[in-house]
This record gives sequence, structure tokens and C-alpha cells, in this order.
Amino acid sequence: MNEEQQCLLLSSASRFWPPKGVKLSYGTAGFRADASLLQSTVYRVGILAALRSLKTRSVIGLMITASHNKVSDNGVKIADPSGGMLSQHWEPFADALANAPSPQHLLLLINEFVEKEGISVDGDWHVEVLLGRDTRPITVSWRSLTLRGQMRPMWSQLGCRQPDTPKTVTLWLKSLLQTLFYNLEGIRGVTSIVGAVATDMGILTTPQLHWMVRARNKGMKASEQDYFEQLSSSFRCLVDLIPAEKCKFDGVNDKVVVDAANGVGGVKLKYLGKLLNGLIIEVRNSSEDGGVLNDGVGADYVQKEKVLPNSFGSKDTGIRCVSLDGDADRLVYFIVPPESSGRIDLVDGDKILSLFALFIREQLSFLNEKEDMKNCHQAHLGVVQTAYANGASTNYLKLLGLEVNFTPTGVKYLHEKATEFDIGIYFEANGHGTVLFSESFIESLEARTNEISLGSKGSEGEKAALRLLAVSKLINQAVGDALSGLLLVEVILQHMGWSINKWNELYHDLPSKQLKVKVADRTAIVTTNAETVVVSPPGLKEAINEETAKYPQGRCFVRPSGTEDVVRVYAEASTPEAADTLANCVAKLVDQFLGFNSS
Ligand code: G16
Repeated sequence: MNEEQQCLLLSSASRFWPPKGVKLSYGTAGFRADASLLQSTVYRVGILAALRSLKTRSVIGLMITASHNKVSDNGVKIADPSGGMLSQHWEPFADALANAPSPQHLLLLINEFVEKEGISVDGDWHVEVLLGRDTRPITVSWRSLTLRGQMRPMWSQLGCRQPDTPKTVTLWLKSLLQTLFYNLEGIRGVTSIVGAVATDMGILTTPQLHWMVRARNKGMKASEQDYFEQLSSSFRCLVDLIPAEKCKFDGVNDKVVVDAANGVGGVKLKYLGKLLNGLIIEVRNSSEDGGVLNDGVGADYVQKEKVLPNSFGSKDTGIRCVSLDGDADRLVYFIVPPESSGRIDLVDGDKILSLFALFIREQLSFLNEKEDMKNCHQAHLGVVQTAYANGASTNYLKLLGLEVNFTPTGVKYLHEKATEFDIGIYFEANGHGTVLFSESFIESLEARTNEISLGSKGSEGEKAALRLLAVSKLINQAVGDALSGLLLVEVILQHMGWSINKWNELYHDLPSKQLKVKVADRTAIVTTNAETVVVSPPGLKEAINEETAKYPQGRCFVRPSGTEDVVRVYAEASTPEAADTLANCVAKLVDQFLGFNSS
């Protein structure tokens, strides 16, 4: 960087000092922490995004969200040129940037990194970063807003006078700004690299931003409207291809009721619903409804607690119900049993994966019938899960003859593994996942479907090729997406002629329990073997194994969360009581080894 560039960077960086005594980490899905701690982080991730754009010579995304976390948290993450998560190779640099103690240290780090990575900062490349944010209300502290007048330029940039009291600030920010402040910090970070342009895409779901980044870099149309049009037109195409003997959206099974976690997914889904044929989507707990984000609502709550979200009850018995998370990158279905007393039958990410796998396997079998073999190579189908996958789901997928792979928690790992197949389906039990199609397989499908337009009658194989091509357009190729996942589930259920109950009966989950344990330092837990074995602290592995061995069909693991300051405990056993007891006993072990009173 030349002197002028360095001066500009130092001057803008001096507005955003990192919080004292806090160690920030890029984690499972970007930086997440109490919102009051993240001002400097968002600014620095803006710098990171601009450098990533320079390095890759591509458009990069910066999303401000903390997804399933509680409302007082916030977060920020990068979407890489493919639309996927930030390359893991850059995560240590992201951590170093976020934790650099002063603007001078920051500049030094950037200079070193730019040299090491051979990044040209001569302004010979048009750097562009797309910024997105969800509807999470901002909760920056009054002190940080007034501190040495640092934020004054922000208020003037917004065309407003700085509010006078903490109360005014809170109300004003919550109702008007949402995460706009962080957005401005992100923009400042991006533009502190000379020549970099930040394009504010406004309020989006996380998967929408990832989709836009991918589309931009592939030279495709990439607006929010293009996203909605692609999803709705491929959905309509799949509906048209439902076999004639199956009732498609016949007035009986047309309705799905969606809990939008009081997050951004609700408004987006309402809009998308208007573009569909047949399917009726009723949205509850939308960000416009006044409820608290992720509080007693949302996919994370429903999946972990296995209880009804707010605004749902016995009136919903017999209807397909869905929960999204706060930024709409996860979904789980659920059934309200008659006289449920608050409990639900959960139809989780594992069951979504199983449904997708069944449908795709069926289409591949049509495609591979003898007369339809030409132009389509035999597709290699693989599925990817994590240790949280219910043991019954893994057995079921293996019985279907599918290749089941395991990775650590985090879409960044599952997505990478899924790219190894012609069709790779990945899902975490928590509802985060998608279906990836390789370029070469898409090309072979396109070749097959091109023949149809030349006057072919439309054999089962040809229809299967059309369906798979439509699935590849409907389901988000960049990242897990609750909106596109919901549409694919809905159209597959219609295609199969299945109710949600029939789907849920594919296999019976083993009883399971998840708990969170607060410890002094969660990073003291180190795991291996896709997080199923604890390596450190010494002795914990043996203690967990000894406890687990007491329970028929017992399975248990612990791991540090990468999005919350907790250790997660997962237990599975032959009865709900045994799963609960195992989880509680292992949680106590974690506390003994790592709790605040452990030595
Ligand atoms: C993120 C990741 C998911 C992960 C989840 C929980 O989801 O994208 O892959 O399963 O965090 O991670 P951890 O157990 O490490 O806290 P989201 O929906 O919060 O972005």
C-alpha cells in the first residue's frame, strides 16, 4: 500500500478500537458475540472482504446476522466468490484482524498479509463487496454511541441528530435502524481499501446474499427479484411435472404454516408465496409481528426443545408446520399431535435429507433406464451428515444403499464434502443443508433436456432429467436456504402423494437430548473424528465412554459451540428417559472438568 492508502486506512481504523479483554474468533459461521462488542469487528470484516475481492478478483459478500443466536447478539460473515463460506485458509487472518489491538497493528497485519498472499493493491481491479443484513434489531450500548463522539459521523451520515437519552436511542434504533449501523461500519471497512466499492443490498436472508454473490460471479442476473423468479419458476416447473395420477395442490393439502422466528424469513416468504401456484403459505412470527427474535420461536428452539413455538397450538393439528431460524438458512418441519400439551413430533434436517435422497434416487433410476442412458453419465450420489444426525437416519440412508459421509459441525465442512459428488446432499439435523449438483452433471442433464425441445415425447427418463434440472435451480447452490428447502419439500411431498405423517414414518428417531453447558473456557475442549471423540482435556473421553456404556443404544459426544459461548452435549439412547439421563450426567462431567470451579 502506498502512503496515501495507509493514511486513509489508519484514519478510518482509529474510529473503531476493538473491545478490551475479548478474544474474537471466526467460529462456525463468522464472528458472533454480544452486539455491543462488534463495532470494530464489522469494520475490520469490511476490510477483509475488500482484500478477499482483490485476491480472488471476484465479488464478495458481507452478511450482518447472528442467525439463531439470542436477540442481544449480532454477527458478521463473508460469502466467498462461489457464494459459499469464507475459505478456511483465510480464517486465521480474519481472527488476527479482529483482534489487532490498535490501528497500527492492524495496518502491519494487512501489509504482511497482502505481501504474503501476493495481493495487488494498485487499483488495477474493481473491488466490489455486496452487503446484506437481516432484521435483527441493533443493541449497541449507549456508552459506545457517545464515546468520544466516535459515532457522530454515523448520525450525520444517516441524516439525523444524535438522540439525547439511552431510552430514545434504544427505541429509535430498534424501530428504525435494525442493523444499519453495522452496515455502515462494514461499508467504512470496505471503502478504507482504496478503490473498493460497497453495494448495499438491503435487508435479506443470509442465503439470498450468498445466492447473489454466486450469481454475480457467474455472470447471471443477481437481484432479489431474480432470486424470487428463479425459485418460483423452478417450483412451478416441478409442480407441472408431478405425475397426473397424483393430486397436486388439490385444495386439501395445500396449506403449510410457517413459524418465521420473528426474523427476516417471514416477509420474504410472504412475497415468494404470491408467485407460486397452488401452495398456500401462512406465515406467523414474522419480524413485523412484534415478537422477540428467536425467543420461544424458530428452528433452533423447536429442534432442540421439541416443543411448539409461540402462536402455534392444537388448532394446527393435521397441518404441515415449519420453523425457520432468524436469518432463514435453516428449516425443520413439525407435527402438532392431537392433545399435544406443547410437545411436537419433529421432522428434522435428517428427515429432509432422507426425503430429498429418496426423490433424487428415484429420478436417477428413471434416468439410468436403458433407453434413456445416452448423454447422461451415471451420477454419483452422496450424502453428508454430522455427529448430530440421529443414528436411525444414518441406518436408514445406508439401507437405501447411499454413501453416507461425516464431517464436523458447520456448513463450511459439509458443503465442501458434498462438492465431491455429482449430486451431494448435505443436511445437519438442525435443518441447515442443501443439494449440490456438479457442473458436469448439469451439462449432461441440459444435453438430455435439449433433445426434448426437439420434439421428443417425454419418456420417464426425460421427465426425470427435467425434474433434476429444476431441482438444481430451485435449491440454493451456494448454501442452505430455508425458503428454497421449503419449496422443494412441498413439491416432493405432492409428487410422492405423501402426508407429513407418512414422511415422518420413514424411520423412527432414536430418543435424543441436547444440552448446553457454560464453562470457563470452552476452547479447552478439543475433539477429533468428526467431533465424536474428545482429545482434551485428558480423562474426559474415558469418563464419557464409561457413562455412555451404561445405556442400551447409548451414544454421546461433547463439543465447543462455534457460535455461542457454551459446550454442547448430545446424547442418544433407547428411551427418552435414558437419553435425558445420559445427557445430564455428561453435562455434569463437562462441568467437573471445565466448569468455573474446576481446577
Ligand atoms: C451455524 C452454522 C451451522 C451450525 C450452527 C451451530 O448455523 O452455519 O452449520 O450447525 O451454527 O453451530 P455451533 O454448534 O458451532 O454453535 P446458524 O444457523 O446459526 O448460522
